[in-house]
Amino acid sequence: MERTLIIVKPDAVQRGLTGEIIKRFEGRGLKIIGMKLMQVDRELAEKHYDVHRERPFFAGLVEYIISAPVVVMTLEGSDAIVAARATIGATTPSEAAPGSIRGDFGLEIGRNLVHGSDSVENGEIEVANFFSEAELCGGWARDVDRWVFE
Ligand code: IDP
Ligand code: MG
Repeated sequence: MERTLIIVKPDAVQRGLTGEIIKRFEGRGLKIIGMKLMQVDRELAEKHYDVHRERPFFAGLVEYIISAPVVVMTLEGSDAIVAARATIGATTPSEAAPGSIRGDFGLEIGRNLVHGSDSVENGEIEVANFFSEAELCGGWARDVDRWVFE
């Protein structure tokens, strides 16, 4: 099973889209093993987006992500990384496929609603950055699992 870190970004929380976004992952069968509302501080934001540190949009990206509360989730599933990123859609919302979260609710890259980890390795790192082990219900037995996972 893979783990991905999902962030319902400040624009999505402010726009009242949190429930809609959770619903899409939940409906797909991805299993929620961690979830909380939090205000990300600058240190964590810079760590999370460290790979983009040299990019011209870095400062604005950090300001955006710390500007209001976010909902962070750890989702688990077979192929969770690829599945979640397909549900999220392309980075630029105006080019994202209709049916994806960004394609249905977004227009601009700097207001693209959701984050999802881009590799198995980064999923593990990002989950550990945002959640303590005690905050994760790692082993919980979801009764429908046998109807979702073969
Ligand atoms: P991803 O979120 O689809 O994985 P990345 O390329 O990893 O996209 O970029 C991380 C985040 O940085 C994007 O989701 C977006 O919020 C922001 N971002 C990326 N490129 C730009 C840009 O050109 N202008 C403003 N923000 C950007
Ligand atoms: Mg990324």
